[in-house]
Amino acid sequence: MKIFYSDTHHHHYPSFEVFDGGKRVPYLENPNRIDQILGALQKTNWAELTPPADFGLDPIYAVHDRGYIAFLESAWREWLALDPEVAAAPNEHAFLPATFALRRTPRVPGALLGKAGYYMMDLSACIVAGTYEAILASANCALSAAEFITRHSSSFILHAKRSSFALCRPPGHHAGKDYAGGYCFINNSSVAANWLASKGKVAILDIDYHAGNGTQDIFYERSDVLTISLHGDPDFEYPHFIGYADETGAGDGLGFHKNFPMPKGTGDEEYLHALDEALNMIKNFAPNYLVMPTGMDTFKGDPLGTFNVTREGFGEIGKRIAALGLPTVIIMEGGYANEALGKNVVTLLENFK
Ligand code: SP5
Ligand code: ZN
Repeated sequence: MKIFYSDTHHHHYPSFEVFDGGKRVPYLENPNRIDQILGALQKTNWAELTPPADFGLDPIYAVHDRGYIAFLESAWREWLALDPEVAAAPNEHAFLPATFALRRTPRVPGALLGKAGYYMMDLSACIVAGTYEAILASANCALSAAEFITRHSSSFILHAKRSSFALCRPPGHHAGKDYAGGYCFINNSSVAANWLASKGKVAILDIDYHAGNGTQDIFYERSDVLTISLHGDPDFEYPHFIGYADETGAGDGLGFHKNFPMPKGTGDEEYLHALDEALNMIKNFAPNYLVMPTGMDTFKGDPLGTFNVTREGFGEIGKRIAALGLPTVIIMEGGYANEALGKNVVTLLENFK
């Protein structure tokens, strides 16, 4: 199985994030997550690691606002120039605003911190010196994985050649057209899906523990891309303001979005029950391609999750999705139980190799 991966993610390593209550904690979305997965993949005899190609900015601008991308590109440099304290000890700092746009007022302010409050939804998408470089590499992994399945998706080709894995970091599904949040900056899965949409019908099945709010926003009024997300109910869980069952798309996109909010304690059986319903929707939509934003934070021991999905559960989830027989791009999103990540990802992927 082709796995698109770049070491560049190591350059994005903020030393902290801010949790609810203003608690400053070590950055949970850390490079070790991906190192663990990489280590487990290297122990298999089927993982073919490949560096991503450079797709340039056009496929990113096709999804994201140009002002937003310009902000991501220059924020760290501008902040460094503004604050001598940061310049004196850059590794102890990460760029974050403390004032946010109220109900999205339409004006983008001129000041750097005003822009940050406009383009960020929370205190976890920290920007450091290597962030921009890492988010471009991450998006290129997703695009390379998408391109691979279009070259190898003829139904005469072995199943092994019909799916690919983008080992992305930073993740992407919380990032919207013009906002970062939840450790996400560029919505890798949406960029890949939008790129694929010019070649055929696309379904996105998001199995990260958190609602894929960015992806929902980006495709909400489109009928050519079906978006589905299974997640912890936003009534109690991040991202709180989006991901509810009654959000089903708008305009042309009405009926082409589906959320499956689930309660704390959701285990394999309940999860698989919702998944079967999602898979039926995908069958009815009959897409040419499947994009799968994949988080391992539904796992029993995950520090950010409340679900009880087991390793065997990941095996069964992968098996049922692979049974659709669609050319599939699997894209790494969350998952924070680092020691278990490698085996969990391998268990899921084995169904697609
Ligand atoms: C890609 C992804 O999985 N992003 C998740 C971002 C979640 N950020 C919200 C953190 C909420 C912290 N709650 C702490 C609970 C500790 N038991
Ligand atoms: Zn998540």
